[in-house]
Amino acid sequence: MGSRQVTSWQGMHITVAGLGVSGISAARALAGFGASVVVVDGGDSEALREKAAALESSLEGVRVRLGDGDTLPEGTELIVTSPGWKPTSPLFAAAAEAGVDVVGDVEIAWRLRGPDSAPWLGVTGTNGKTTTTQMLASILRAAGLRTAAVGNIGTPIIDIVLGDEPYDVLAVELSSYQLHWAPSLRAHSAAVLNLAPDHLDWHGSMEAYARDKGRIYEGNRVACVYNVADKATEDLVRDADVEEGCRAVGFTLGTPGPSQLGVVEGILVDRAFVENRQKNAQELAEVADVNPPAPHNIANALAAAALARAFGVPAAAVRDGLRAFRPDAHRIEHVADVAGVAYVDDSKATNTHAAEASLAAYESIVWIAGGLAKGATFDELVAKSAKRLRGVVLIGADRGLIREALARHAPEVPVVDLDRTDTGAMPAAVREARALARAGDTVLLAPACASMDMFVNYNKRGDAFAEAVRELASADG
Ligand code: UMA
Repeated sequence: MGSRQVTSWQGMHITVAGLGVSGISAARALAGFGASVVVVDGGDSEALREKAAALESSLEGVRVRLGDGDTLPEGTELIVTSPGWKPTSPLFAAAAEAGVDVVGDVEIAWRLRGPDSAPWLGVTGTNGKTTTTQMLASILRAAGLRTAAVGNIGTPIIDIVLGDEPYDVLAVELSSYQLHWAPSLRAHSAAVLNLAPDHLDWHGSMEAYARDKGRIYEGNRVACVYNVADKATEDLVRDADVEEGCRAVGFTLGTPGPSQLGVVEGILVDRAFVENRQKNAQELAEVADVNPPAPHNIANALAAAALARAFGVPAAAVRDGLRAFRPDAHRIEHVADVAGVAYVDDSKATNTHAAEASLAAYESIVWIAGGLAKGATFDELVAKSAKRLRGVVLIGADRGLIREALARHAPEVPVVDLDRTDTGAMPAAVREARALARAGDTVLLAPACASMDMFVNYNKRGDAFAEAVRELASADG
């Protein structure tokens, strides 16, 4: 901890919004620097009370207020918010009235990092950011660099920046929420993987969402990595204010042009970070080195490779890192085959864009969908996927929106509306799907919605699916 920071935070009255993963990390760090911290949270559950008691007893200078997330604590000089808090929250209206700034935990991490701390390679996008961040970390590790995959992925970045572990470079997953609250962040290089409507209820509009995603490019020093197939990402690069000499680098599933990474005859190639890129290309890896080698995942691998190459990683490490990478559970995970039908868990498909990528990977599908729509519409997804659908089973709070889109764009497809939002609905959904499926089909859980209406998170939703499938398999066997 440098003396500069200690002086600036000492005695400052800071309100931390949210007693979650990032709020607890921020409260600990700021109290450690001598700030007087009040953590506020709108919730008031037994679990929150336990967390509050643990935090208050472990640190001087931290108080927790539960059950009121709206009122600004007396004397607040700065609010450090958790990412999930909407900009329209009443607490921030009160802060604006009182002339108090609001920033996020990522902003605090950026301000707290020392002069020698590791550069950040940033990853954002509507889909694929966790996988890409993990692939990037795997590549950096293969190059012998000390690194970690951090940020929205689950490890609060403040803990990493202040921790004892020395890093050479960080692979940082940044959500649109975090970017919104991090005005001075300046990454070494960054990628926006894709841009599709998501979290619109939080941001208010697609424009606001895109603007927040685009913040990741601000002040980049070496490369702004964009998706050639998604013009909106390139537009964000164009709008960004970057350091002199920073380059726009595209990735594409097609043959790459100069300053791009792409695919030629099953080989991932680099035409950006090579001598004489007009003529030369560097072979990085084979498509078969990407796990799994589905098109959207090859795009993720190219983006990760571009960021690693921007950091000077040799080609062989890209190959080794991609080979060593293992995807997380619940991402297009094959659970079992029962009576000639494949059951696939893509519970991680929490929005229409992710569900579209997953539906595109199979020919004949019984689709299990529904949950919390987060302001999304389903017409485009249903229209694009209609011809692949054998049938649909709907669950969750906003299933009516999907049912209406199906009626408009796929009226022939049989739909079972379970009309349930309880956790126990998953086995029933799997049974209905089985009844609709024929040998050779895939039963695909790709809900296109968030899970919190029925489950704690998408992991639990995927677990419930996998358990129901296993029960089916054992009954079958
Ligand atoms: N709360 C309120 N009022 C509100 C909103 C929340 O009181 O208006 C309280 C809740 O009662 C809760 C706390 O705030 O106690 C939760 O804060 P939070 O939702 O910001 O969650 P954290 O636990 O701090 O986790 C956050 C990220 N969560 C979100 O962005 C919603 C985690 O990303 C991230 O891993 C973690 O910080 C560490 O950086 C999760 C996520 O779902 C995985 N991200 C979204 C996504 O990937 O799509 C953006």
